[in-house]
Amino acid sequence: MSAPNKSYDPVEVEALKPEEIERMRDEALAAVAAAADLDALREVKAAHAGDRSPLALANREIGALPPQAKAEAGKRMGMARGAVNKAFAARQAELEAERDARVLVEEAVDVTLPYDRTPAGARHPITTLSERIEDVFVAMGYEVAEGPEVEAEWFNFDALNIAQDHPARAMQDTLFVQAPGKKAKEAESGVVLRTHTSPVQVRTMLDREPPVYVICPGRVYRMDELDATHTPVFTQVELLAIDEGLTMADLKGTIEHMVRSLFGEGLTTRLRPNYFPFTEPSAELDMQCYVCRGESAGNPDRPCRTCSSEGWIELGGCGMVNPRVLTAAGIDPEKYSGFAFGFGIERLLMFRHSVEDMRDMVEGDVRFTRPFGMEI
Ligand code: FA5
Repeated sequence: MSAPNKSYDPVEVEALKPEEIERMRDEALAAVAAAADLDALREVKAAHAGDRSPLALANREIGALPPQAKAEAGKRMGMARGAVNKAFAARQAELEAERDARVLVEEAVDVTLPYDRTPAGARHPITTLSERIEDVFVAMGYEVAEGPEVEAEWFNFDALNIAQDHPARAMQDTLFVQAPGKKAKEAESGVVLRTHTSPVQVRTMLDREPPVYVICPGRVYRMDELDATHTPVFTQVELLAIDEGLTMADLKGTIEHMVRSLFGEGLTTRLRPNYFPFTEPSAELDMQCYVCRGESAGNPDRPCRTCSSEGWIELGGCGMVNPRVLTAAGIDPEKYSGFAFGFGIERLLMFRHSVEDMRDMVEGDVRFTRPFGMEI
């Protein structure tokens, strides 16, 4: 900065000449106008209106002028700096408005767009139906029992009184993991993928002392083709009760309770004679059709798709546990009797929910499982 001019002589200060002030002002105004965004404008402000800007440095020279020149230079300088500040404020407002408009467009939320949320999964209806059945029996005091899916042939057949020459034991019906008696040192029993849940009956009887009340849901395997009513891997539920004095009436009453819990009050069941080597007597158990309640049978005016107008729906096999099976499991058949019941969950799901093709249950398409929702 120049020293104060005490002599009152006009002093030539280059930076304060009108044309020089105008040049600095115009330069500042051009820079303000050229600032493309707020960041650039901030830099322009520092360069042209800050403490070290040419105008600010020139302003400091005013003190060195004689009074008259000082007043004039002060006025010019004030006007120039005022114009720069005004232009700066206007450009700032303009750029802020532009930014706000841009942000509104760029950050707009389209509430009509599909939301990006992972859909919640649901359990397979086979699982939920099995659990529902378990609940019915657990409420009656039954325990849930489990057994291996890879099972000794002895448990799957021999202990259940299924003879060596029974057709079910043939390779074309049963999936063998290890053929019987292959290695000399091994026990005679082969290893199979269990073909039904009945081996759990034997395991349970060997494990527990009577009275026994168990329910065993589980996966079973057969050499069946996958078609509308068969699958090679399916789910059975086995029921076993061993106690003193049990009869077929207890069996029928128990299943009837299950049927009513699952399908509604007032439905009855019926037994049709059948043969299973591990039960004697044996029966096929049917439930009254829960849609037509038996009214479609012999009544062409009231056809029923659910039971094919038969009035009854086949549920599964059952019977009184064969005394030979009780003996094989170390239970005295003179003292105890028992009943067993085994049925397929896929078939139950088919008629309970009008599923026409069993393949839908195994193909994993969510369009099949979704309508069952999140039933727990
Ligand atoms: C048995 O498996 C006997 N263990 C049932 C039993 C248990 C009888 C206790 C007596 C006492 P069955 O082979 O009929 O029986 O099979 C029972 C049920 O499994 C059938 O009623 C049917 O619902 C179901 N099922 C059989 N094969 C298939 C298959 N390939 N796909 C789907 N479900 C099947």
